[in-house]
Amino acid sequence: MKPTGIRAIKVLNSLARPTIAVRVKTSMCEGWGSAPSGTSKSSFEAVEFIQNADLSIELFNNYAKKLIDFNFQNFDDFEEVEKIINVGNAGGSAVIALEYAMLNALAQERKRPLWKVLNPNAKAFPRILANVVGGGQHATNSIDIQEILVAPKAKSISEAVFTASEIYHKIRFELAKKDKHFLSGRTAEGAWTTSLPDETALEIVDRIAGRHKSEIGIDMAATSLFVRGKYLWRNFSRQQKGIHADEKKHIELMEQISNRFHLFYIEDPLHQDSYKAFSDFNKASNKYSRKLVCGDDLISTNLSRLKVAVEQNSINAVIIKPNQIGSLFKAKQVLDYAKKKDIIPVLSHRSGETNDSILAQLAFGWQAPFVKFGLAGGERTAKLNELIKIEQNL
Ligand code: 2PG
Ligand code: MG
Repeated sequence: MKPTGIRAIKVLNSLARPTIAVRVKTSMCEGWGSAPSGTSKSSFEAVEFIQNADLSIELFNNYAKKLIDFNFQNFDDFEEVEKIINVGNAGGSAVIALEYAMLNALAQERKRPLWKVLNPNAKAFPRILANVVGGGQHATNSIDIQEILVAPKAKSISEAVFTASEIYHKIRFELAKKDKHFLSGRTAEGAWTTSLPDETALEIVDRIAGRHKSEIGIDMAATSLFVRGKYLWRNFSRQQKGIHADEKKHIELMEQISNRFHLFYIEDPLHQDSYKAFSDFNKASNKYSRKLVCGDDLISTNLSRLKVAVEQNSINAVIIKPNQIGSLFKAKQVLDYAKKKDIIPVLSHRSGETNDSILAQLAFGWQAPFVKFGLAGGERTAKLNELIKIEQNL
């Protein structure tokens, strides 16, 4: 595939904020890609824009001329592409949108699904972690936990998706009964919001998920709770409100909910700099049964941070978000390294998404064991429905 024209434009994301979409034209087709964006971002993430989307686009469109006629034949060519245009030149969003567009054009020229271009031997589908109730920075006046997630144990993607959707609607019904302020409000990722305490929300999800052969997990996004050296739980339980927990107390609360509500997956239980506390938590959580302690902000899809975490045994799972590092090539390196070290990679959406469904193709092509997606909203269903289509061989 050789680009004959490359152009970036400003488009809207699901948070009604600007993002970048890129079109790559070739003599045979045109491929599109667009970049997501986070709300609860770590301080280690790549810059999205150089000042703003407009300036990034202007800079990008200039640099992109150097890629005309670049001979792009496989994924590893991105290493060369990123010598020509990278985060420092135009921001991470432009690079990610470009790389998605190039892969889409390559797949079209080869007349193959994208996953097959990446890996013709892909077989196993990922398990889904679906966000059903949320709060934190993804909503106002909802729970402290950013995401409560369900992971159906299913024989197929389709069964997993529809099991998760059944759970999602049963939760709505329960929240409507128990929460007198419930207005069917949703977080940035389409999960239900509620004025009930964290423990009550977890109790509801645990009970319903248990009836549908599903496990539950959370993304604590603990950095967002961190205020002047302490973790602030506004509405932990009916009895305990406004807890300013030091690290020890916070770990106690995390262990309490983890055991009581049978959590099998806990993302970012602690602040983004806490390798050591993650490691203590990981050890304690895996003493009697296997639980996934996952690093998102802690790692920020950064290989050198993952190496430190592996050395300190801080985690046994890691979130992969290509835009966090502003390079699809580097994101894949993080995923490969994780697999090599028995750390479970979880390919994840962002709170600000577009209808781009490439994450599903990447997840299957890269044989990611888990994906973290949302269930409601076109930008979320685009990814789940793409997984269903891959499963149906369409
Ligand atoms: C997270 C993500 C996605 P955001 O914290 O894992 O769910 O949220 O995109 O806002 O960082
Ligand atoms: Mg997270």
